[in-house]
Amino acid sequence: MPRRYSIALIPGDGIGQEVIPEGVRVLGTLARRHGFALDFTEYPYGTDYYLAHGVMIPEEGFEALKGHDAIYLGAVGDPRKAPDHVTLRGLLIPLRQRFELYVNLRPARALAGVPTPLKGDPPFDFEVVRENAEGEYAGAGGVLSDEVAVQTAIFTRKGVERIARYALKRARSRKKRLTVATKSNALQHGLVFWDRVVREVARDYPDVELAFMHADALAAAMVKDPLRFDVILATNLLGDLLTDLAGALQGSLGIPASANLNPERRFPSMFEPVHGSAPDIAGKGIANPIATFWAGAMMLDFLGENEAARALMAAVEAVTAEGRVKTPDLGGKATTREVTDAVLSKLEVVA
Ligand code: GGG
Repeated sequence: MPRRYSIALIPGDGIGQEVIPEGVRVLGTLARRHGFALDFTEYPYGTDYYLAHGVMIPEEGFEALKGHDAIYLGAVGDPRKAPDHVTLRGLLIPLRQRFELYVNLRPARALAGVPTPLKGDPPFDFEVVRENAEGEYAGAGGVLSDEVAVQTAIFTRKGVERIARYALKRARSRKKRLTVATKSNALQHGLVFWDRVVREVARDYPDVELAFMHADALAAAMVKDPLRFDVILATNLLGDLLTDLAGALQGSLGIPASANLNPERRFPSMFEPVHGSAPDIAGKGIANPIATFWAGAMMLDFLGENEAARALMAAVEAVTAEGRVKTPDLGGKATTREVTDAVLSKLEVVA
């Protein structure tokens, strides 16, 4: 019996609908080559579903998704149809919170052949571990009366301990350096607590070198000296900001991937490109599918198909290294489909 995995597809909005089918083509090819099977089930959740039904995802949708091994998501949001807070709060954030996807792992690596905006194109390779279920995204607050809005970040001991432990383990498996993004100089309650709990957990990992940096200084250091970083731990909001910067350093937001993980595997984990729905280029067939392929490789890795994951990233990097087939965000003229075809042809060689 081949190993079988059931994958929920949520292409979502905008270019999500263009990149997910290309990811499915590549993953299907890898499955055949590496002796496992992927059963894909597509779900219509997104902004059009919201306009038709009044919710981004119905209650039974969450139940259906629980039955899958993983979720492969494209992008969510279309500000022409619904405000961004309605769509993000309606789908992505509830999935992360209900399914306890408390780790958001976002690798930042300079891919071969892709120019970075940095002098000398330094070969940086770090990961951001973003807390994904509470903090500034907890959703606490409200508009109390006319012109009084309250949005409260929530940091719990359980939430900070588990993400700190994950980041420390991740650093231990790499170069053993953890930089913690904070802003405890200004946020004297939540982030002083965040720093204290991370420090406490870190006592169990004396082999990991620990440093704290205020997020503003950290952002500057990512630009000036990205080689110093190994693993960065950040709160929900700070992690979101820092990883868009990391995406820009990688040469395009069409490159970085994002894994929303429940490390205990009580719920399906979710894999997505970092980029959003990009309404400005949606429908043109020119979205860069590399972030979606990278997210697919992270999904295969998490499912235990490590060889297939390695083959996919090797094929992607063989294409970027050649630099012939690239989408407009990387200065080329290729379509989404042409980049996929190039990756598939490299898979013939590397698989
Ligand atoms: N594919 C990712 C996506 O659709 N992102 C939209 C977005 O606004 N994300 C913010 C977040 O990840 O917190």
